Amino acid sequence: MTNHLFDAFRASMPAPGRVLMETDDGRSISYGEMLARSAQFAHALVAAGVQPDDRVAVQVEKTPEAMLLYLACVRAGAVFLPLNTAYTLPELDYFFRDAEPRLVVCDPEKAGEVEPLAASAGAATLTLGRDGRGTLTNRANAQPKDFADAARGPDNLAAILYTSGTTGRSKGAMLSHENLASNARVLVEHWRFGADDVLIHALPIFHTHGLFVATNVILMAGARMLFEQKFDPARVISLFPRATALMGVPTFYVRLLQQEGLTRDAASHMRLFVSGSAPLLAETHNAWCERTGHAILERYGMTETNMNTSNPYDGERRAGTVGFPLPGVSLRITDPETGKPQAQGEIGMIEVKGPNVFVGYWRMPEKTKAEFRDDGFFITGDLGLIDADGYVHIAGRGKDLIISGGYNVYPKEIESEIDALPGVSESAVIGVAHPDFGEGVTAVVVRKPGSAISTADIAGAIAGRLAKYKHPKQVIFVDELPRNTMGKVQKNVLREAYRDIYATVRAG
Ligand code: MLC
Ligand code: AMP
Repeated sequence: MTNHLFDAFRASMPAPGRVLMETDDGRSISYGEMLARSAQFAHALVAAGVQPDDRVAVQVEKTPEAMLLYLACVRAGAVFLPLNTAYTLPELDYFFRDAEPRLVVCDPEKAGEVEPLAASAGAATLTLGRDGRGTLTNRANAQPKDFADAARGPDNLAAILYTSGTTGRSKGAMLSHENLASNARVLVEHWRFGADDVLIHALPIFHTHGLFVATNVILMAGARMLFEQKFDPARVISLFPRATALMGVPTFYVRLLQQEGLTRDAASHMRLFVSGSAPLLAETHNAWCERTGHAILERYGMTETNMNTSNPYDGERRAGTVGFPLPGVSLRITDPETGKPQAQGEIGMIEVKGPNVFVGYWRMPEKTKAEFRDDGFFITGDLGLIDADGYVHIAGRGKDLIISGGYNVYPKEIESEIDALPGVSESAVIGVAHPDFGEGVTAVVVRKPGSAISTADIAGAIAGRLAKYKHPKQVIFVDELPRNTMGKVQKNVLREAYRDIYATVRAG
């Protein structure tokens, strides 16, 4: 028996001495070391009681050890469950109770607070710090450097990634070994990754983009990555001469364009710039072409589906579009109400099907059922159209979602927190065009009669409850919210009314 995903990585592994990652503090980890260290981490997991199918919830800083922990989970047959480092304790509490992990791995600095939450959900806790040290590493250090990988087939789970839901309750998207392996394989080919590529990896590794798109592609190509703890635009440009590719969210490109050092010369060694996770403005695409001579390749994906579409490597990379369905992915546009196919060129719901599409939401069979058609197509919640040349355009969202700097924020979650405050009658949270983050989270609040609740009161109240990136960048107080005849809040009216509030914000 084999381990479907790890075997796919092994099959493309170059000579053991080849470098897999270089860190910003000068460390270098070869493929051989990756094999040995991930074996040691896998042993440490097993010693902590982790068995195949057990969830391992991980909230740690970006380090090579965190990456090795992901690979160790794959090898041990566990289900990797990465969590944004910005999540607060109440947010963690929900994930632990919902996922019931066997083990939680957290930063040593947070262990005092996290351990009791983990324990109350039945999980043990180990630590892994921003220096790569902790109780997990200590245990791994004493272990053998080879490991018999757990037998895992294509349909076994490799990961659960939580994505916020329209109801405000996060859903765990279950991803199988084949979901991840098939998508990485397709992307390696489509984007022409080979063993000589060097990727600048400046994304966080707790979401699909940095974890799967970036890392799995590099492993599957036997290539190398420059593993940066944080996105620092000046530093990223300084890495261009040693690199061949960059993957980023649109905010990366907006911030890089603010740098004087971004020139044709500086980018001459690079072969590929990929953008995704949020819409890239045509204006950014065009400015990038002018400054560097490179056309950014935009692609479209989701936590639930991995990557669905991509602009072509060789053909025209068309600004404002997300290209064509990737090989093996079927994509159709339907009437959001009836589910019937739309005429070509008409806007409708984007639906996808393929080996990339997730297995379902963790312990939410009803939700899963509601988001799939009977013939297996997944209803993405994104609106789009296919133009006469076959390019897919994202034309908006059917779901009430804000994307800020590549992070998804569901208004309902923030509205619930604000509405619960004494002094607040009701609120509506909207996304407003923001030059740096793409959309800025904005709260429109109606006070209770006689209440003097302020922006600072609201900020203070949600501080320990919601991750920082979800906090409103502005709070606007109004006497009442606009409603349609059905009584539904008209968020489009609010978006229009406040469309310019971030116009003077400078990117970066
Ligand atoms: C940070 N802040 C944000 C924010 N990131 N606020 C809103 N939206 C964000 N995305 C807050 C900080 O808490 C801080 O608050 C203030 O903004 C300034 O922080 P910063 O130093 O400028 O932020 P920085 O650390 O530079 O982070 C910005 C960023 C980061 C764009 C580099 O957000 C990022 O790495 N985003 C990538 C997200 C990603 O990987 N998405 C992929 C999801 S997968 P204060 O108040 O303390 O100043 C997916 C599927 C697919 O979507 O298709 O790929
Ligand atoms: P997530 O749930 O974090 O995986 O975010 C997925 C969502 O990001 C998708 O449903 C889209 O709404 C959005 N998205 C991803 N890539 C793009 C893109 N290139 N253009 C527009 N929206 C995108």
